[in-house]
Amino acid sequence: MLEVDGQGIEVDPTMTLLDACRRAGARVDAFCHDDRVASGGHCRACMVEVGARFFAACSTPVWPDAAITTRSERLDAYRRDLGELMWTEARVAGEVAHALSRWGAAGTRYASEVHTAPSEIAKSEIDHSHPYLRLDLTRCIRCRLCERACDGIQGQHVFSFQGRGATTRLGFGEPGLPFVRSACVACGACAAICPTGALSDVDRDRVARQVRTTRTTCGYCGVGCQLEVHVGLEGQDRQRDDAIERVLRIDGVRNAAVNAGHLCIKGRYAHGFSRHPDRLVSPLLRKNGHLTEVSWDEALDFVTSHMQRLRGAVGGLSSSRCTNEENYLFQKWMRAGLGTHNVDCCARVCHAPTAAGMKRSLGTGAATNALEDIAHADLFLVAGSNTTEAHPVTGARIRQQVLRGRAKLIVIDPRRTELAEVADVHLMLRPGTNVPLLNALAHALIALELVDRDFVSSRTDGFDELAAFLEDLSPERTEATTGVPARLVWRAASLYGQARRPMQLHGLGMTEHVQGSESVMLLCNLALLVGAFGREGVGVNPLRGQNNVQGAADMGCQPDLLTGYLDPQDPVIRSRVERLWGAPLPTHRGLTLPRMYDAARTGKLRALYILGEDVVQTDPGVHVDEALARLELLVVQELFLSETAKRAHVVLPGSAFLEKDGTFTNGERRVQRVRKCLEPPAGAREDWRILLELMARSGIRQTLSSPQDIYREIAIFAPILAGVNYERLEPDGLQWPVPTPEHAGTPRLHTAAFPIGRAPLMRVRFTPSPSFGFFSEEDFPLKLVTGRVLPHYNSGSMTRRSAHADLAPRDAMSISPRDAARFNLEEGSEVLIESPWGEAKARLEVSARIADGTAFLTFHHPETHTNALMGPYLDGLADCPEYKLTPVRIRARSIAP
Ligand SMILES: Nc1nc2c(c(=O)[nH]1)N[C@H]1C(S)=C(S)[C@@H](COP(=O)(O)OP(=O)(O)OC[C@H]3O[C@@H](n4cnc5c(=O)[nH]c(N)nc54)[C@H](O)[C@@H]3O)O[C@H]1N2
Ligand SMILES: Nc1nc2c(c(=O)[nH]1)N[C@H]1C(S)=C(S)[C@@H](COP(=O)(O)OP(=O)(O)OC[C@H]3O[C@@H](n4cnc5c(=O)[nH]c(N)nc54)[C@H](O)[C@@H]3O)O[C@H]1N2
Ligand code: SF4
Ligand code: SF4
Ligand code: FES
Ligand SMILES: [Mo]
Repeated sequence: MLEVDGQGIEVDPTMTLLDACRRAGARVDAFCHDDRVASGGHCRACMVEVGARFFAACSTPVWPDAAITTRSERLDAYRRDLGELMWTEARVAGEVAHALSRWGAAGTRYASEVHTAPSEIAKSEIDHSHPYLRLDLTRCIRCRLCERACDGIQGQHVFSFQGRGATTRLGFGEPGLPFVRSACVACGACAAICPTGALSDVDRDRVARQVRTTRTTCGYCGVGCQLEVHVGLEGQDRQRDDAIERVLRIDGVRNAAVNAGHLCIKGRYAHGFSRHPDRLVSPLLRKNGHLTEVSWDEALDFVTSHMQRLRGAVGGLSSSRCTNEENYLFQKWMRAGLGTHNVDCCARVCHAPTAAGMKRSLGTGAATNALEDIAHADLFLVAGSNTTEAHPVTGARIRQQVLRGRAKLIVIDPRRTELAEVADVHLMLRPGTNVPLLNALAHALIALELVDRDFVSSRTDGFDELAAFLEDLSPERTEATTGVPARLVWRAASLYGQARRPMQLHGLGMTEHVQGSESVMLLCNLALLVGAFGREGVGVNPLRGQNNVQGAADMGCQPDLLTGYLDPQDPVIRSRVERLWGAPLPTHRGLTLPRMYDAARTGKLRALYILGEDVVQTDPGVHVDEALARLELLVVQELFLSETAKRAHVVLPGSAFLEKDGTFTNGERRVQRVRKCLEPPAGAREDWRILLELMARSGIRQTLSSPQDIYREIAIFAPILAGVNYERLEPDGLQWPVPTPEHAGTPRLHTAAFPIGRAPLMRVRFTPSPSFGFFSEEDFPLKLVTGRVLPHYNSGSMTRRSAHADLAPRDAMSISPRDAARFNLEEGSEVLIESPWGEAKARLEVSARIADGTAFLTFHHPETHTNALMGPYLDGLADCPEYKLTPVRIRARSIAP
């Protein structure tokens, strides 16, 4: 018990004087304090009186009987003085300026440079180099919140304060360096926290009239961050009633379970695409070879009549960028309306091997644990995932745990990724050698006797067989194949085996290989051997890529499984579904996406409907080009005239995540609400409305008229989602399985048993990809890995149409310094990349992050033609293309002047 301004307050010893004042409802300004970061005690604004003494409330713990005074003559005089000193140092704005005027410190009695020589100072103190962040150091009061946010939330360490006393100055690298060239990754955390406007979000500077703020789920990656989207009118449009609303700014939702307010460059800043002039705003129909604007009626009639005409030879590709409701409708239309199981989604080219591998090893093909478990793990095994660039908010969380010494880190990746930089062990393997490396790790776990005997005997099968199988596959024996020194494999195994809560996270470096599914099974083996299931901070956790790829699979956008992973071959399920849908289910088996391309090439598939996927740019060229050219009908429902849409017979203008209602399911099986923040551009329609129209025209009897209705049907359909409804999704969603309306959701799977009973330990032999053997090293001396960089997202259709394009205007191909010397190529030169299947062009980047003999290229820009290089090889169980291993050679390209 203590007193604040005479009022008695209960406290506990972990509180500070500031906490006590706030609990008492007393106003104490605390410029350099923020709950999100460690206390600093720099600004002295929070001074209060106890007895006759002053204390900085933010950094002084409470003590019993303290009698705190927050207002007194002495304090008022002190604050006025401090305020005037702050005015001397800085041209403060924002919340600090408001506080200073409350303190009566409206100007300064002291001589001040920042106010007298603004133009001179502006040159050195104001930085406009970055498309999203502005620095104006004349406004800085040295509270150091930005530094603490950058270090303690993002882990990027961009800032350091240089100098002492009055000359202390915020720095971000070499003096004179423009901010855009600093190590900043534009997460925006510093600008969100800066109280003076010294660091600001350019979006915040816009002259705008805000109309509303809506909470929704980010539509980029599978982390599923919660956004607060501010919408309104800007510039001259502010006064006009008929003006078009746009996104003004996006903040993170402070108390959201997934991201606790943090965001990445895409979620926070890549919203410009939604009002980009390239947006499709009218249906297009190919007439005399040209895509021509037509009415919605004409386009929809054309699509329905021709899809019906070609019944028996149609297929559909759904979109993991779209909502669960839209994905549900899509596969229902395909199955019930068009009588086909030929329905797939981008999971095919992504984590389908994860689903297949985990299903065989564990019985469920989804992440076993929750993102919150990152806080509980004492070791991370990150395999084939460039987490800080592809899942930045998750990457930052992992990095924080490692930097704070709370967890160890093992990274398996042919490149020295940002996480590899802070790893305890980095296993820098040759691309395509996951199988021998993971076998060697299992061998080492057994040899070091780090196996959890109880778990293995009670919950797994086949240990003795596995041990015998692995006998020959020691780290020493596999070293020549993987390129990883045996001692590092032993060290990694001993760390993983000794950890109490080892958590695996994996990405496409595991799956996009010919043995992708099998590599995932071997990851399961490791976790099974050490008993890392069914509790906090462990498990096998695929970092699902697209915002709703988990959901697209849950909804049944795959040929062999219905919504909720129900088996269409099961007679009981069949009759239930047929009753619910009022239509017969097709009896033949459906085709995966690559098989649909095969069927199109041979004329067996004649129509393809593609919702929100740019396969011409993102699927391997050998599969796509010829196949699409043979189709009688290609329909594309898109935001933009993508490379695929350009080839379509019909293009329908859909809407983006900011413009519609529904739900997305993130990579930890969390179903979260998506809320309409603004209207689609005039002429475009919400995707679910388009799909409902098509279904109505195909004669499907139904009463659905809103996303909420659609979700009710999903919940009736899928037992794992039976307890989900929109009301229950407030505020932070639910993690499936949610079998009943009372069930609280399931953050962790497999607590007591696996759905398949005992989990089989898999014996997988390494069968090297044809990409290793068929092509000589002389002809194709480099192994190309393709993947992503932070600023762009997949086809880049959205990020290229925002200022992200300034940060990464081109795709770059990286090779090691030694390879650059070997091929006589220089940083920045234009190169032609040739594989046995095609060619691509990019700018060369020489990078010490990549091993000799390996190359890395992104696929975010259509003019690069990255996927023209890809070969025909697929994962043996899940048909996922081998995007991560292509034999290539490169040479300088002379560009015509
Ligand atoms: N910024 C950004 N974020 C994204 C996306 C984006 O385009 N941009 N896309 C989203 C999507 S759809 C997805 S699926 C995810 C993908 O996220 P990630 O899986 O993290 O992405 P990638 O960059 O494709 O590949 C991951 C890593 O695999 C490594 N790798 C390559 N070959 C091998 C190998 O043989 N073994 C091992 N162990 N590693 C290997 C690569 O070096 C790379 O660092 O990202 C999502 N998030
Ligand atoms: N070389 C190489 N290729 C790869 C990969 C790789 O690692 N290397 N990774 C693969 C992976 S993992 C993936 S997931 C795929 C991704 O490949 P895509 O799915 O083709 O990539 P996105 O850019 O996400 O494309 C989605 C398209 O949908 C549109 N869109 C976005 N939101 C909506 C919406 O709400 N409604 C509608 N109607 N349209 C929308 C966008 O404009 C964009 O054109 O790429 C694969 N391709
Ligand atoms: S935007 Fe993020 S990475 Fe960049 S300086 Fe600010 S906190 Fe650091
Ligand atoms: S981490 Fe993923 S979900 Fe979060 S803001 Fe970035 S792109 Fe969006
Ligand atoms: S808020 Fe306490 S010293 Fe700055
Ligand atoms: Mo993906």
